Amino acid sequence: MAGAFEGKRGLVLGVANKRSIAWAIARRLADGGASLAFTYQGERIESTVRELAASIDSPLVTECDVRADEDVARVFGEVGEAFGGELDLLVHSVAFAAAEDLEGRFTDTPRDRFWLAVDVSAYSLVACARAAEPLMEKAGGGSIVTMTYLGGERAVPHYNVMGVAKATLDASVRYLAWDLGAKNIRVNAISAGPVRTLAARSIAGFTTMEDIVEERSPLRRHITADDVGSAAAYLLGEGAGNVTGTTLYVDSGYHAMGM
Ligand code: NAD
Ligand code: 0WE
Repeated sequence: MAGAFEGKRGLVLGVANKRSIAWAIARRLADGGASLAFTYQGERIESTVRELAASIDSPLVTECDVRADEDVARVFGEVGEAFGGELDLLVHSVAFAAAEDLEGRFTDTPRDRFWLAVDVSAYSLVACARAAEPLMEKAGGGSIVTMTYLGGERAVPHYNVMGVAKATLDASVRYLAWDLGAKNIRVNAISAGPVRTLAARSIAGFTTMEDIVEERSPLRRHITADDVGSAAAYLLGEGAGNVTGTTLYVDSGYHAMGM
């Protein structure tokens, strides 16, 4: 695969640590020769993200809280400066819901935390795609990948408001694909099975979910962040040149089952 992303410039949102799905994707792109900028949220993870980014010679690491329009505007300004006004690849791997809304009843989700989940996990893709558009247009086109989950299409116990946010994200992928397709910008999602990341580890019953995947998925095994990295490399690469507005499942086939 070495060389598949030679000369390509990308921005990766959503690295928190070495287990992050975003980091697995970044490593694959960097192995292929891509130059990658990174954003992190909050000082708590800044040093971790800086160290990881330095290991692949990243030209830019900068803070971004995707809820803040001014952060998004500043970040894409800095990305433009780092990459001569052009951008080829965007990896969006960001989600958040209040911990208390990922347990108990969806019915009890209050208004402010409903919109928090949708804001961070879905609207952020729209904001980033809009900001990336002129940079990708200047590059002659681009490719955007976001991370979704089956809980946006089916009711997965406890996924709750995150499921509603993922449904919004999934629909946003299709509408962005239509708008940006005219500029040769592709927009796709990867629907991953459970992966033991920072965001997943704290979830009660995660081990039970992994057991269910092992028992009921056609391949009867878990997926890894590296599996997602491979799928992202495909969607972001030349090989997927006419693929847009779609969801690629990396879930051992779990989504295909009815029981
Ligand atoms: P992670 O915790 O490593 O990544 C989540 C990232 O979201 C973190 O880097 C965090 O800093 C960032 N984030 C949260 N709120 C933010 C904000 N306001 N502004 C900017 N960044 C913010 O966990 P992960 O599992 O790698 O999650 C990445 C993506 O993959 C998410 O969209 C998640 O829904 C999706 N996903 C995860 C799994 C899984 O089982 N781990 C499965 C399918 C999809
Ligand atoms: O998208 C996700 C998890 C995203 C997530 C995780 C957290 C934990 C910490 C969003 N917000 C938060 N907020 C926190 O405070 N996944 C696909 C992993 C996941 O989470 C679940 C799952 C699966 C799978 C929650 C309940 C049920 C299944």
